[in-house]
Amino acid sequence: MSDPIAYERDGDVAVLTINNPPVNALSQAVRQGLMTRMDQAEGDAGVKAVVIVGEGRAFIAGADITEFGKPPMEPSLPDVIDRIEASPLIVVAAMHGVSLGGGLEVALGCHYRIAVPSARIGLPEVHLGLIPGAGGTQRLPRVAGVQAAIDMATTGRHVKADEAHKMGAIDVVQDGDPTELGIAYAQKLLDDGAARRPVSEMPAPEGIDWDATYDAVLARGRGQIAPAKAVRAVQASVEKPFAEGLLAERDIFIELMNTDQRKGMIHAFFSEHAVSNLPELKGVDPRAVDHIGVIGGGTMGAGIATAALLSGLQVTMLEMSSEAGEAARGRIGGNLAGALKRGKISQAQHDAIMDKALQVSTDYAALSDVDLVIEAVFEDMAVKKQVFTKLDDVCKQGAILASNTSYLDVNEIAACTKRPEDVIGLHFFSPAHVMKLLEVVVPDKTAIDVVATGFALGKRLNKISVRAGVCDGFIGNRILSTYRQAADQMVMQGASPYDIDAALEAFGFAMGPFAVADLAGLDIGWAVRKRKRAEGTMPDGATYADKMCEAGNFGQKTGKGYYDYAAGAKARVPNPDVMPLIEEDRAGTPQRTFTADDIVRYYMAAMVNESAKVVGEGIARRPLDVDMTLLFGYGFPRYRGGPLKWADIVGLDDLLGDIKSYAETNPEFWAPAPLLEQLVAEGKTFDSLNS
Ligand code: 3H9
Repeated sequence: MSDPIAYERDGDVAVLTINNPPVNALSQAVRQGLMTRMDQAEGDAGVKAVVIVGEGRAFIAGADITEFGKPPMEPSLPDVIDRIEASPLIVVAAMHGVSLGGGLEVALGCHYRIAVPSARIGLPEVHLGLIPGAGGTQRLPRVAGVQAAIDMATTGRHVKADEAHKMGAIDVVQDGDPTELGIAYAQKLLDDGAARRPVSEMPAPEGIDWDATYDAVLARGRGQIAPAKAVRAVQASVEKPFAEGLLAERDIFIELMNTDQRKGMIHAFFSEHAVSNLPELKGVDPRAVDHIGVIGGGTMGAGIATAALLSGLQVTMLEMSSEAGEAARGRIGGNLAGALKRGKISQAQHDAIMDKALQVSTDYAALSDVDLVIEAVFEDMAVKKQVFTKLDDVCKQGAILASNTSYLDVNEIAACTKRPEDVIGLHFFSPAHVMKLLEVVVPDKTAIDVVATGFALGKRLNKISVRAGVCDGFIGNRILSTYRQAADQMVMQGASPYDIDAALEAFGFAMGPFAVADLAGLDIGWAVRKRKRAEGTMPDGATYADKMCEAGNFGQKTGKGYYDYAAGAKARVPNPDVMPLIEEDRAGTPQRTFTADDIVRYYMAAMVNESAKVVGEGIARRPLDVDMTLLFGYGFPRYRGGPLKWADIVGLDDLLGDIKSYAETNPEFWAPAPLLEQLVAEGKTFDSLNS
């Protein structure tokens, strides 16, 4: 490998350029190179200052995450940073792109910092289940104050150069070439007779109410521990001498490095990158998409149109009548007004989108020129087929016809067209301009460049795209349907919906299943049950859930569901009418008690078992595809990595044992997934199937 740190001389200034593509992560070779090049600069007669700069798109994106979990390799990053800071020469960081984690820590180890206006800094270690481990929590408070340090270390947010300058983390913000800026700044410091300025020698900042801050951050983390631990590390910067504070930070860093949360978060980091990188799409050019059609302007269609418009696409929205068209335009306008308010778009962009990029029509002929069309009409096969037959007639050759169905057979939809190779499922999640997940559902005859186009569109819309095969509910809704049934089984066996919600929220889910049901509307499930009874695929007789709906309690939108919302959505007061109805239905079912742990095991066992079936049947390509689907579409806690990462961590053997014991009373529902049995027999993990 070529030398990761280039050394050049410019008068009195030595320039150390880090060259470790793509983002200059601090691998062992980079750390060693920085040590060696600092020695070289100090031994180079006449050198009075050093500039550290990054080649390519970033200063430094942080420690090399691929080294985590492996035996440590010398020199350590804290040693490298101490070495830089202790130099008798003046050391300047010249920053562009991102300076994240260890990258910011290297910059804080330098005596002065200059950055271009587009530069961003951050301490994102919490997103990896960690805290900064090379002095970030000790040096940042000394230059930017405790509040700024806590904000950055607990949220991991990226801070733009301007704001970083105001808070004191960057000395100068100036436009230009980072190397030239760094050299000029170093020369100016030398000309001005500036002294070395080690941050470690700066006075400690004022303290705050640490316990209150710790508690608030812990509560915000929904079970994630790293952000709260970061508060304690910053506290050490105030209460201990620098060297001791550094040790305190290091201890917490090492403690967190050994946690399951760190494993889950790093799995999520790499899986988020891997999920859309399908080997079969390498080298396949997607079709050009500039103009899309959206059929149906309800919440879903308007959300899809909004996402497309926000990413610069032209959109033609098709509705059944001019009134419905105007209502759709109103919904999209409302979404865009929200984006304007949050600063995502300017007023001029907003106006251009509404006046030019968006067209609303009631005539299918308006779709004759679109590159791709997504239907978001009523979930009914006959209706979908009508729509696709018309699209097949009017859309130009090569246009892609996509369905946003959430469970219907896309092969059957494709078969009603003369171009099944151009048909695909693009399953968005509501609200589609907010939710990150996109299931790219691939029927049997779809052309590979159409699949590539689905993924390219997902990337353009800033989505996490997951490939799914065709089955009822694809990846996400199929697994959801199973673990929801497990929740209902627990209610019948003796757990209350409130115990279940509380246990799963303590596990880390944003909301428990019954709170989610209230939010989505209980009438949705009621309509499905009524349809199934009419079809004869479900037994007659109203359940407690039907009786709740018969009483007009549809959840949040009617003020009552499982919870009573009179005191607001956050109050979460159980609706007293619910438990008596449940008790009636429980008659005849053997009752047992469920601890919070029992609830989590039962629910997760159902989720993992169905996930394993989904992978085993090839509906999801890899376990990580399931993990990312649950993380980005279903509120699964990121710090647990996803259901199959969680399963690997708790142990597949135990989990299979649980499933088999549940199967004793309900063998059909709890039939163990063949893939799970195979992995247990071979002593393997789900993760072994990810590479
Ligand atoms: C840390 O610093 C701990 C210290 O406090 C203490 C240590 C003792 N390492 O996202 P992209 C890869 S913790 C290794 O597609 P973008 C990434 O996997 C670290 N690899 O580009 C991808 O690979 P591939 C704190 C890394 O422009 C490729 O680079 N730092 C690292 O959309 C391109 O990435 C972080 O947590 C890394 N640190 O976004 C930063 N970073 O092409 C995490 C990236 O094979 N990284 N890669 O899929 C990011 O936030 C984004 O990647 C970044 C670029 C903003 C840098």
